[in-house]
Amino acid sequence: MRNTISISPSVSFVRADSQTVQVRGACPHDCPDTCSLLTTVENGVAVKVHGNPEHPQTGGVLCNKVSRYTERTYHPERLLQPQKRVGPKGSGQFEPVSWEAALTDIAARLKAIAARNPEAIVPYSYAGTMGQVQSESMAARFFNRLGASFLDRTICATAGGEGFTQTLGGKVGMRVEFFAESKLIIIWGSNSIGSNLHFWRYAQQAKRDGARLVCIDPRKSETAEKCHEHIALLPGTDAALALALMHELITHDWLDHDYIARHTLGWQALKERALQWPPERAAEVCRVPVEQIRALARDYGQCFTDRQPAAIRLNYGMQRVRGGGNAARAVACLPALIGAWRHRAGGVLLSSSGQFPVDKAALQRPELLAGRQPRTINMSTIGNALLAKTSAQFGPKIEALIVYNSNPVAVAPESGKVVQGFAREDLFTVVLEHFKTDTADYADYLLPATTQLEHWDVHSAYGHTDALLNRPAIAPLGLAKPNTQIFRELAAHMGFIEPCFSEDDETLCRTVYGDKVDFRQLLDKGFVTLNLPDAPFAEGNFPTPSGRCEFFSERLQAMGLDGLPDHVPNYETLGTSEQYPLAMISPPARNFLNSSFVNVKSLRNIEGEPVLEMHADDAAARGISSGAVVTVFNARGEYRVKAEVSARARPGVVNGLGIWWRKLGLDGTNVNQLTSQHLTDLGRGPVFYDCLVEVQAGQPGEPVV
Ligand SMILES: Nc1nc2c(c(=O)[nH]1)N[C@H]1C(S)=C(S)[C@@H](COP(=O)(O)OP(=O)(O)OC[C@H]3O[C@@H](n4cnc5c(=O)[nH]c(N)nc54)[C@H](O)[C@@H]3O)O[C@H]1N2
Ligand SMILES: Nc1nc2c(c(=O)[nH]1)N[C@H]1C(S)=C(S)[C@@H](COP(=O)(O)OP(=O)(O)OC[C@H]3O[C@@H](n4cnc5c(=O)[nH]c(N)nc54)[C@H](O)[C@@H]3O)O[C@H]1N2
Ligand SMILES: [Mo]
Repeated sequence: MRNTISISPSVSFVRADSQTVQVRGACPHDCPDTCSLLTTVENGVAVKVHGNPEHPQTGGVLCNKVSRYTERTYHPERLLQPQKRVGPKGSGQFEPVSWEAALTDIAARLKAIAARNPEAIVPYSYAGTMGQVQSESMAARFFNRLGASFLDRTICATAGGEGFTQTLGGKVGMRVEFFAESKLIIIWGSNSIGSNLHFWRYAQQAKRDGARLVCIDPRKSETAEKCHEHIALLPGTDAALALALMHELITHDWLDHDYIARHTLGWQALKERALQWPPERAAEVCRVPVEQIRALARDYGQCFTDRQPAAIRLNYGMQRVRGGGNAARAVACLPALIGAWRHRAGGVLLSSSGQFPVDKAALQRPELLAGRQPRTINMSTIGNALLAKTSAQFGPKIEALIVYNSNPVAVAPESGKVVQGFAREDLFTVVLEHFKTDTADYADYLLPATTQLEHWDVHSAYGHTDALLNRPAIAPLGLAKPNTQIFRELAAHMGFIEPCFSEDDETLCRTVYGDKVDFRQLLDKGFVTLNLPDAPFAEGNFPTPSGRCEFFSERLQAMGLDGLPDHVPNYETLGTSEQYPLAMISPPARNFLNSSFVNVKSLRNIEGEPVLEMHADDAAARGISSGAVVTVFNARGEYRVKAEVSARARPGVVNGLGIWWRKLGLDGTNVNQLTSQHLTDLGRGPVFYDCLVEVQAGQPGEPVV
């Protein structure tokens, strides 16, 4: 089967004197910014990737990582041909094979398993590329047709997503560009400079126009240090803070009674709940000065009294704890209390992804399930799942895993168990990748995938509301193929003859939004701004069942859960364990993108080595100085890192920056050796930042001083 699109129409300009062209594309990475890219190609070779100056959200600026995209694409260790394992699992020893041999053998193995029970086959994928086509289109069709287990894709955003859905009705919120007009911006659980750079530009514009910026984050991040105020609360205490803010709004009557009456549900109940949270109580839980809480409430309330727009930029940092869903829910209630939604520069933004009219059914073809309802495996507990035996409750033991767009051995929690699962001799593992990652080392077959410069795609964003088209800039390197093509060919080898398996990538690109987005404009300009109101909830109209902002959620109550947001303490609360007296969070290192780019030398050189930031008091108490190699440990495992005594860490909390490839760290592990497989209150998500540890100078096993 072929990809019928020729490369020629992708060219946005051709310099008359040479073979130099510039091709419009989209950044594929898991980042709110989804930038518009221009790739300069000389004689078929991509020489530089730039930010598209015509795309307002990108503004001609790229992050450090993606501006080096060509270094990643032409990396000497790029996988360029299919390989078959020859050494023990995990050894990374492979020999090259042809596509035909690989696909024939994979299909035979999968057929044999499927004949017993197709649910023993599990896909594992996340957002290595966020493209609608190269993620869940042909792949989803393949697994639906096969009747494989479903994968619950929870590893990043489901706790906050569910919190928002229960409160506002979906992943909806402010348009990001209007943050530039806000007068108060609360950056809550997000290091925008590191992970949402293009939002930070709007925040800077607002700051220049007199806005006040407040950052709420246990870590004094690059962003926190540039805001007017930094509230360094303990991880997992955001709902307590939000409830105390409500308490202050109520007791001072900084409330938009008209908005509350017309556009919210459950006000009396929420009021009662919030009145149980005087700032003193929250200050104790969050371990921040009570005056900081009062001052923030005053700033927020003042926006109501002065009729000025107040905006909250939430990202996903606050929801990676047990109570993450409730925390996001509590924060989502705040704008309605002061009627912030009346302004286009007021309200809250977590994710804009719910605003894109993606035709999922047309892409994924659920009818291929033919009435079957396979069980669901939660990707956040893949360690346990791979070690589970056949049982009535679990279903069949997992016999085959097909991994694409993800590096679970590095990114999934409790990696000791994940590794043990991947090392199972009776597990058949296929990995589609660009590189020989920690996960790839465990593959039986390793299949080379194309990068964004080599394939077609269409992108929605989660931090703005423009749809983008990605055109291939260069031909596939080596024998690499797009994910879509690999699943097309695998389908053919399995004998799946439905016509949807022969649709090419251009057809899939057109299918993403159907007629809801002008595809001609995507082809011509590379991006289309969705047609959305400036202030979506100025007159209510929330996409909830009641059409209101649901302070009280009947849907949650019907599930036997608390109908109101509350503070749900961490599984591993600071001060509850003598053995493990420090809380560890593991936000991303700025020059990596989850575990992507860790193998790009110029970026790894900037990060140096895996680092654990510690407050001076915590370090001194353990006789640790900056630069010392320390052991971080808990009952789940241990991890060696370089300590950095740093003002970025607050007392009691250590910051283990992620997510290193295990094999590129100091001892073949990474921070996820320590994280747990507990799940969040809502959304079944992971709790990476709800993790107690101890840190010790010197070698593991020595007594802790
Ligand atoms: N450079 C870079 N950019 C990225 C990524 C990356 O790895 N590197 N990852 C991408 C992905 S997958 C995602 S999901 C987004 C994530 O985007 P964000 O959610 O903005 O993620 P982070 O930048 O990790 O910011 C999370 C912040 O939350 C803080 N934090 C930790 N625990 C708590 C808590 O309990 N409460 C509060 N209030 N704050 C807390 C951390 O210290 C960190 O500074 O970023 C994307 N962008
Ligand atoms: N401790 C800790 N752990 C975390 C987090 C944290 O903050 N702390 N963050 C979590 C979050 S928010 C997320 S989203 C997850 C992210 O976890 P993942 O989605 O697994 O992200 P990456 O680690 O970037 O791995 C993506 C892989 O996909 C590959 N890839 C990229 N494009 C393609 C393609 O077109 N085809 C194929 N076949 N492969 C491709 C890349 O080479 C890369 O190896 O990690 C989570 N893990
Ligand atoms: Mo994520």
